[in-house]
Amino acid sequence: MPETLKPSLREQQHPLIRQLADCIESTWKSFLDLEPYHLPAELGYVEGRLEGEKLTIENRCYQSPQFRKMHLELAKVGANLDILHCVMFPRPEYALPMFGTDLVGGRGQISAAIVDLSSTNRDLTLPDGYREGLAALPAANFSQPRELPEWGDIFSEFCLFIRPGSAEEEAQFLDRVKAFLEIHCQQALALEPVSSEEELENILAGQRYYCTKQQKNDKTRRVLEKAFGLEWAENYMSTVLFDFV
Ligand code: 18B
Repeated sequence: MPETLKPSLREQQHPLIRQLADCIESTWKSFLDLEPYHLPAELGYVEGRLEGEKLTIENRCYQSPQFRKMHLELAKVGANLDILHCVMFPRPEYALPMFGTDLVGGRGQISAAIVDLSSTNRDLTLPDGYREGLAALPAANFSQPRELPEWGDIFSEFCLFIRPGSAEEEAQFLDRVKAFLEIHCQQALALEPVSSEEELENILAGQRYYCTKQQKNDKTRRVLEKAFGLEWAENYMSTVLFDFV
């Protein structure tokens, strides 16, 4: 479908999802030198059916000198479930953490809001510049923290996982994601690429570990399986959501 004729999901989503999608794209555009990244044509815009309800997925993808893939995905299941998913995959020459955020909500309420800069080092520690930047942010203050699942050892001490309890908390979450993204873009722009085989291999191993863990998220998998079937869900999770080389 030509870009201009595509119905945009963004206008139909929960306001926090809409605002976060706009915020992510505008921050990317203001810091990074973006080029389009082409997903396989049949996976850019997808429709399926989940228990009689329509599941629509809309992807926006970019790349930059530091990031091989910057993926922003919006999904809607009938009138009940709105999802924003975003991951920035660094190129293997850049020893950068993974930025990831997920918003899941329905019927006017966001139930899960998560953001992290997740280390890809073997010992799962973040580089000093990140730790300093993140530690200097105003303290996060949310009334309903949520517990990470058992596959969540990839997430850093700065990971924020909450159910926003009010409009103020939604706005505070949005500010925090923006701050994470700004720190990430600034650090990425200042970092020199590496080139030795050993360094490249370590970075790739860290990304592989992250993606393997994210692929264990049964809640994501179940939504995709119900709408598109087992095989499609496996292919989508391992080639679009959390691919690695
Ligand atoms: N995810 N999420 O992206 N997920 O993709 N997500 C859920 O209220 C989808 C990421 C994360 O408690 C839920 O419980 C679908 C990234 C964590 O067991 C649903 C897509 C991160 C949880 C979905 C999608 C991430 C979670 C349950 C593809 C982090 C809690 C909502 C469009 C950086 C898992 C709820 C748990 C939850 C669905 C994290 C339905 C379909 C990048 C930790």
